[in-house]
Parts: sequence; structure tokens; C-alpha cells
Amino acid sequence: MDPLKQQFAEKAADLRNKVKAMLKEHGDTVVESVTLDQIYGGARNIRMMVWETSELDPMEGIRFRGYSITQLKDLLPKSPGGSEPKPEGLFWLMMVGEIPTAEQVDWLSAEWRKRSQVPDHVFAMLDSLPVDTHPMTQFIAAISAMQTSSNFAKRYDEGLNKADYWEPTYEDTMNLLAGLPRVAAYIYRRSFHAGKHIAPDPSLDWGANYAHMLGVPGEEFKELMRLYLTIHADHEGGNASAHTMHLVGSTLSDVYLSFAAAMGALAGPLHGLANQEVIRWIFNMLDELGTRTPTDEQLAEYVRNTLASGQVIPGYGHAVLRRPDPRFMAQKEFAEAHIPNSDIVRVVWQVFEIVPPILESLGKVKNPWPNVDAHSGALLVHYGLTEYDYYTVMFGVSRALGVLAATCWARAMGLPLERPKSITTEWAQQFLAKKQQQAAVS
Ligand code: CMX
Repeated sequence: MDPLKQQFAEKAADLRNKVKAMLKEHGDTVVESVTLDQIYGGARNIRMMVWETSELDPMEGIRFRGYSITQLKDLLPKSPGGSEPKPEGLFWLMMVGEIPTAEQVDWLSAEWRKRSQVPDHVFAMLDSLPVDTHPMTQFIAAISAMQTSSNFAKRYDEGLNKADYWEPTYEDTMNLLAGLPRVAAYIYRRSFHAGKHIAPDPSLDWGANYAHMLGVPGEEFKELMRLYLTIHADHEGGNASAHTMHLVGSTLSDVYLSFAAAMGALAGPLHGLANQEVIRWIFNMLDELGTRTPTDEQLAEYVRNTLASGQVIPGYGHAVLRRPDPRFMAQKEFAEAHIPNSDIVRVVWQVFEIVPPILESLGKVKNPWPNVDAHSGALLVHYGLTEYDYYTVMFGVSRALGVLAATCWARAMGLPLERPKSITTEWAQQFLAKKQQQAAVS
């Protein structure tokens, strides 16, 4: 058994036993009650699922296995001479709960390199799609086409013991992660570079090799990719892509099909697609104003016009966070260190000054601060990756790390089919009427 799989198996067995004992003693403990506002309001804040790999605090932001992004930037292994964490390290941490050594991360890079072969039919299928098909549609189709390699689907067909579900899920996870940068880069090159593909470089780590296959030169962009792929990886279980992965995976659909479904959720403009919307919105604004360096007044007026036309300001607001997103701040720090004079980056920082007070003044926006998507596009544009329809695919490559690690945990813990209860409005009305009657009697 490989070293990561071995550690995972041991930790999973331990947690399974602990959870069993906890539920035996405390299974009927009430955690919290639920209001009608929450039921009608998108289930905000209802604790209703288990997600071991990360936890989101409204004020502090994301913690992966207890570690903040700032801590991870310090603690996770980096490439020689580099200062950004390698995403392989974060995957290891999410899988076993421990910061890996540089050797363990090198092992993982090599293991993914070894498994990175993608079946030819995936590329043939992509080539059969119109070249202007949205990159996320291509990505979802390609992930589904990769499903022909699923170990889990094959083993389940042959009759798989429940206790062993995690094992082929782990194998599928490793294979899918290994092949994903290749597929994602292929989509980029066929969509925007006349199908001139770039072969993988076996000397590079996972993030750097993705940067290389995209065709963006330079060590600085490779560093950006390592950071980007690390910070977008996971945001606890309730966000739309993670929750979709969890829900679909809970039917014992394999990780290829559940990840394809998760990417359908990421492709929505209120979720991951916001990263393309942000930069589109900024460029539309600059084009309309006829300048690359708008004044604060011009920018504020454009923001007010966007709101007046019934649209959201993309990249701002969050369902859980109530402070500037640490993932935004990590990208800002990268830009401050490497490209402080980039025009487009400066516009993003100016938007960061102007938008929050305007959103706050509406009196209804719970979080006026930027989220992860507010900064990423400007960094990519600066390094020459200007085709913003592609950006959500990059988010998806990163998100795979978290949702696949979490699915390994769900399989190992034997989490059951997810099936929450829905209500009708008639039920709500009758429920309220009954409550009023009871109150009148007492
Ligand atoms: N611009 C304008 N209005 C906004 C807003 C924004 N950025 N963020 C929230 N609001 C509005 C909501 O539309 C809602 O208005 P109505 O009551 O008229 O429907 C009101 O403020 C209250 O919303 P909320 O409770 O603050 O936010 P939600 O939890 O409902 O929604 C989110 C969260 C992210 C969908 C929302 O903030 C939004 O649409 N932001 C812009 C899109 C975006 O950046 N999405 C990416 C999020 C990160 C990610 O998943 O990648």
C-alpha cells in the first residue's frame, strides 16, 4: 500500500471508531433548531453534514485541518527558491490531518505524474465539441468521459464490500487529480490557442506543470499557480460545489460523476463563475469610461449604476464570511510582492476601497467585503492569461483537491445517502396555525 493510502487507512479506521462511540452515547443530542427564514433562505447556517477537511469561520475565514492560509504559506513545503506552498502539500494535509514533509510532497508529485495518463477518447470527445463551447461545459464533459476509468464503478459492479468503498475511491481520487491539469490545459489550448497543445514536463510539480501546459511562461506564474491551486481547494462542505459533490457522492456515484456534478455548481455566476464575471465587469467599466485609470468618483458611479440595473457586484459578498476573504488577501499580498504597479491590479485594489461602503449603505448586504473571486482574474490577466471564460476551470482544478479528499473521508466513514426533508408552504402555514392554537390553549 502506498504511504498516503496507508496513513489514510489508519486515521480513517480510528475516526470511524470514535464517531461510532460518540453517536452511541450522544446521537440524540439536539445541536440547534431551525427557523422558517433558514428553510426559505437557502439553508444558511444549518449544520447538517460532515466535512472533515476544512472549516469556515465567518470572521477568520477558512481553516484547513485547523490551519489558516497564512500558517499554511509558512508550513507547507515549497519548490526550491519558491515562497508559495505546493498544492500537493495541502492535499496531503486534508487527507491525513498532518503537515507533510518535503519528501512526502515530492512523493505525491511523482505519484500523480505516474498516474497522469488520460484516455485518448477524452481528447477525441473534446475535439468533437464546437471550439467556442464554454470551457466549463468542456471541463464537465471531459470529467464525465474520464469516468470510463473508474475503479469504484468497476469494483461495485463486481460486488464490493461496504467496508472497502474507500479503497477504489482513493484510487479514483488519485487518478482523477493526476489527469486533471492535463485535461484542463487541453481545453484552454484548444479553445484559445488553435489547438497547439503543450506536452507535460515530467520534471515539474503538479501546479507548475499545469502552468507550463497552459503555455504561460515564467517562474513567477508557476508560483502564482501553486498559490492559486492551494487557496481555492476547499471551503468546508456547505458551499454549492462541495455540497453537490457530497450529495451526489452519497448515492455512491463514483468520484468522476460526482465531481462533474460539483463542477456544474461551480459554473454558476453566484459561485465559481463569479471569477470570470469580476474581470468582465471591470473591463466593461474601463471600456465604458474610456480609461484604464478611473477616478474614485467614476468608479463609484459605475458601481451604483450596476446596482441600479438590478445586478450584483461580482466578487463581493459571501453566504458565510463577514470579513474580507483571506483568499482575497493572500492574492493581494502576492500582487503587492510581485506586480504592485500593474494597472489592472490597481483597479482591483481601488474597487476594494470603493465597493464595501456602497454595499453597506444598501442596508441589506450581510457581507460587503471581497471574496476569493474579486482578485484572481486581475493576476491572471497580468501574466497574459486574458481569456476570462476559462477562469472557472482553474478554480475547478483546485476545488478537486478538497472535494475529492472529503469524498475519500465520506466513503471511509460510511456516511449514508443524504436526504434532508423538504416542506411545502401549505405545511408551513398549517404548522404555524397549530402553534397558534396551542399558544391560545395554554
Ligand atoms: N452585490 C449586490 N447585492 C448583493 C451582493 C453583491 N455583491 N451580495 C449580496 N447582495 C444582496 C443579495 O442579492 C440580497 O439581495 P435581495 O435581498 O434583494 O435578494 C441581499 O444582498 C442579501 O444577501 P446576503 O444575505 O448578503 O448574501 P447571500 O448569502 O444571499 O448571497 C452571494 C451570497 C455570494 C451569492 C452574494 O453575496 C452575491 O451574489 N455576490 C456576488 C457574486 C459572487 O461574488 N459570488 C462568488 C462567491 C464566492 C464563490 O462562491 O466563489
